Parts: sequence; structure tokens; C-alpha cells
Amino acid sequence: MLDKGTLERLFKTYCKPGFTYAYGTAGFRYKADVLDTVMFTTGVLAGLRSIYMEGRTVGVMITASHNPPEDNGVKIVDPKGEMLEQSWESYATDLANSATQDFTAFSVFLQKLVHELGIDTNAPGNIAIARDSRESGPRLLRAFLSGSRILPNIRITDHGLLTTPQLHFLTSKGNEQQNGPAVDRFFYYKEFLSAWDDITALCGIKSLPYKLEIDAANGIGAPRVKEMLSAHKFFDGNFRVVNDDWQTPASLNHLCGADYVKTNQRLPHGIQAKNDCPRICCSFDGDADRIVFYFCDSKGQFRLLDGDKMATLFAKFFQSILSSVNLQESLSLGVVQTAYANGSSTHYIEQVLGIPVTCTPTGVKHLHHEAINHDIGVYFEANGHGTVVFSKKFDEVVSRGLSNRHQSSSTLQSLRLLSKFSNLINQTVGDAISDMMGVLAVLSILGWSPQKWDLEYTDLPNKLVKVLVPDRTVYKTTNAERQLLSPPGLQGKIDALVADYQHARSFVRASGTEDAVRVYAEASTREEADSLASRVSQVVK
Ligand code: NG1
Ligand code: ZN
Repeated sequence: MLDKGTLERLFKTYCKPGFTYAYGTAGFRYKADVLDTVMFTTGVLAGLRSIYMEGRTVGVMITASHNPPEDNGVKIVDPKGEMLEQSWESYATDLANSATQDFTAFSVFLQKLVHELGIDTNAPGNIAIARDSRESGPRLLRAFLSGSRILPNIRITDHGLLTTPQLHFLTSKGNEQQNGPAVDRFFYYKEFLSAWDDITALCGIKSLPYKLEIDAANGIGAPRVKEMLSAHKFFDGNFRVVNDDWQTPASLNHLCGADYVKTNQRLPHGIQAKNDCPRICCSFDGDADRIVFYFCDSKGQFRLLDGDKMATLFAKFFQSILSSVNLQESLSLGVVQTAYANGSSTHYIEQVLGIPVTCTPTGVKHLHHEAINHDIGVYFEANGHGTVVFSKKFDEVVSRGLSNRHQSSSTLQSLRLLSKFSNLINQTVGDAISDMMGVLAVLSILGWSPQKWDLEYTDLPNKLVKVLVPDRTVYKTTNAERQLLSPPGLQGKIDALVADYQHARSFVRASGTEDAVRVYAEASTREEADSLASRVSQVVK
């Protein structure tokens, strides 16, 4: 480690007293002007994590996703591309909060951590880092790099501007392929496009079934999706990216993007309400790890195809392929949702498809950990954040099937399809680009229009409201966030309100990314859902 004098000088450059940080749903996320301290300490912590993981590459993403342009954040990605292990979230928080006291508190805590974890601070480590298009990104990157440099043997690969899922994917592949080709964003494009080419060739698909309009939220997804798809025969001339002004920081997520479309249930700026040509539209969020689809029906009305609709589409698709090759008993298929999933989607998956559903707390890290208990685990948050994960057993069973020379050609075709789908989907985390291609591939194979997809089930009317409260930390939940434990007595009041409505549901939880409490309500009519949300909001305040 650096000598004390140099360390103290660096510390004083970046660390300021008087702020308390918490590692939230997706890392540290605040207004960018209070982030320097935690960027510096996260630089230290990511280095320690890599040394602890025997030098394997740890990823770091600087982003605040769908939040406004003046926010930013940082999260650490573990070597397999997954979210940071939970016990380390507390180390990250405690290290940051020691640094907001003074240099002595920071160095004492750091020494204690290093000692307790048995870390040799001179050992080698590797970090792969990237950022989204926010204006504060370069400044925060400098603070991070200075933190990581207090450990002398940490090698940094700076990928520059990437989408969040690209960084997850490259972190994971970088660890798998030590001596292979360069693992950069072009490697990402090649991997996913070759899976797309294999699937379309296998299924005889010659072109996109309809025009594609992509709202890129004026974020980093815009240049990346253009760079990836522009030169490809399927997409060239058949897709259009709107809200692609990623170089104007103030326009990020403004009147556009997945969060805007899902929350307001309306078209983003830049996409016209028309139904004169077959088309499907989608919106990414600011760092392109979420996607929602939509279209306008014959009356020109907006129809949303959100994360729940994607989960049901993938679940139904994989279920039908598994049963076509008689693998439904040997390979388990399950869907993971959160309490925000529309009740109709859960009912459809469980009762119509007969596929088990598990509910976890909000945040993909929770969904992901549950999904890996299945051989094919489909997980999506209603807001469009999710993916599909395939187990080792899935790989083994499929490759065994493929090497069996007595299989019929239709069985071989289905097994190849399963195998190629596991390559088309970014299994490390939700990925707008990869999910988009996955959905387009499924719709093309099934020959479905967006209208047909939408008709699978009808959403219950619902409402999500943000309520500002003096202290959101008092809102403690249980039962996958569906019930409040505290403040005392509040859950009883919510239950009493819910009982006034037909087929209704409502729950309250503190946001992990914003200083607010979220109220969700659904009921059998629009009026009832709105009324329940408003009455629950009143008792929460
Ligand atoms: P919070 O702010 O904890 O509700 C939001 C989303 C999550 C997840 C994270 C990370 C909702 C209701 N919540 O979390 O699903 O995507 O942001 O970006 O959409
Ligand atoms: Zn995001």
C-alpha cells in the first residue's frame, strides 16, 4: 500500500466529511456532486475485492441508469458478471462512511478490513471499468482511479463509454478467456450477432417481421446499438434510433426512456402514434439495462409490453421447446418476479402456463440469485429489467442431446435453438440490446405480431406513486416487500383499505435508489386502482 503521507494527500483531495452513504438497490446512487468520497473509497474496495478473488477481474460501472442527468452512481460487478456479493456491500458502505469522518477513521477501518479478510495489499488485482454518458462521469472516474491506485498492483482496463450490461458481460468473459481475443465492445457485438445469425439461419428467418423503432433515452445505448446493428443485413434500413442525443447531458432520460414510458404509460417524445405500417417500438433506459416494448393498436392507442410481458413470452417459448424435445421433466423452468409484477401476469404464468413463480425483493441481484435455482430461470422486473439464465445442467443435457446421432432432425433443430438462445441472451444481467434481440427472435419464430403478444393476458389496472416522507429508513418490510413491519400499525391500515376493493392489492416500500417511498396498487378497474393508490398514499404520509 502507499505510504501514509501520499495516502493522506490523496484522501484529502477527494474525501469530504458530513455525508452518510448506503449501498442501495443498484450500488451507490446520489446527486453527482456528493459522490467523490464514495468513488474514491469504491476504488479502494474494488481493488481489495479483486485481490480477495485471487486477482480475477472485478467490474465497475459508473451510472445512475434511469435517474436524472445530475445524478450518478457506482456499482461493483463480481467476476462472473453478477452483482457484488452482499457481505461486501456492507464493507463498501462502512469504508465510505469511515471516509466521511476523517483520515484516521478511514485508515483504521481500512487496516481492520484488510486484516479481517486476510488481504495482501501488494498482491495483483484487475478492474474493468466503464461509465455511461453523464457529464460527471470523467470527474468521478478520476476519483475512483485515485482510490484504486493506493493498492500498487491493480491493473485497470478502462472501457470508456459502455452500457451497463456490456460491462457485466465483458467482466465475465474477460475472466473466462484469459488468453483469447480482446474482450472489448466489438467482442460483445460479435458474440450476440453471431448467435442471432445462427438462430435466424436455423429457423429460416430472412428479415425482421416489422420495422423497429428504438428510443435510446438520449443515453449511451444510442451509439452502442447503432454501432452494433448498422452494418448488419437484418437491421440495416429496418431500424431507427430516436432520442439518440447522448452528447447533450441534460437530455438524458428527459421525456423518454423505459422508465418514462412505463411510469407514464405513454409514448416517449420522438415516437409518433401511428398504426399505418407494421412496427414495434421499444425504449431503453439511460444505461441500456432495461427495455420495454410497445405499439399502437388499430385505434392508435398506446399498448405497453413491459417486463412482465417479456417474462411470459420467454417462459412460454422455452416451455414449448422443452416439451417438443421431451425435456420438460429433466430441465426445470421457473419465473422470478417482484411484488411489482402485475397480478394478471403471475396468474397467467402459474395457472395458464403451469410454470412456478417465485417473488423476491426488488433489485435484479435478488431475482438473479433466485433464478439460478432453475435450469432455465426467467426473471424480469415489471419495469423491463431482466434476463434468462441457463444452468450448467442445461448446457450438459443440451450438448449430450446434440451429440446423440440417433436424434430426429426436428429434435436436433430444437436442441440447437435452445443452445443458441443461451448465447443470444446476456445471462449476466438484464440487457436492453440482448433482450431486444431475444424478443425479436421469439416473435419471428412464433410468427407473432405485437398485438398477438399483447393478447396473451390483460394487465390489471395499476398505479405506482412516489411519496416523499421525512425518513424512508423507518419503512421496513417482510414477505418479499409485500408487507410492512414498521412503522407500527401502518400495514393494518393498508389491509383495511385494500379490503374495500375487488381483486385489489397494494404494498408500500422505501425506494433503494431515490429518497422516497413507493406505493403500488392494482385493482379490477382503473378508477379503483387510482383511488386505492391515492388512499394508501394518504395514510403513508
Ligand atoms: P427502487 O428505487 O429501489 O424502487 C428502482 C426500480 C427497481 C430497479 C432499481 C435499479 C421500480 C419500482 N423500482 O428501484 O426495479 O430497477 O430501480 O435501477 O421500478
Ligand atoms: Zn438502468
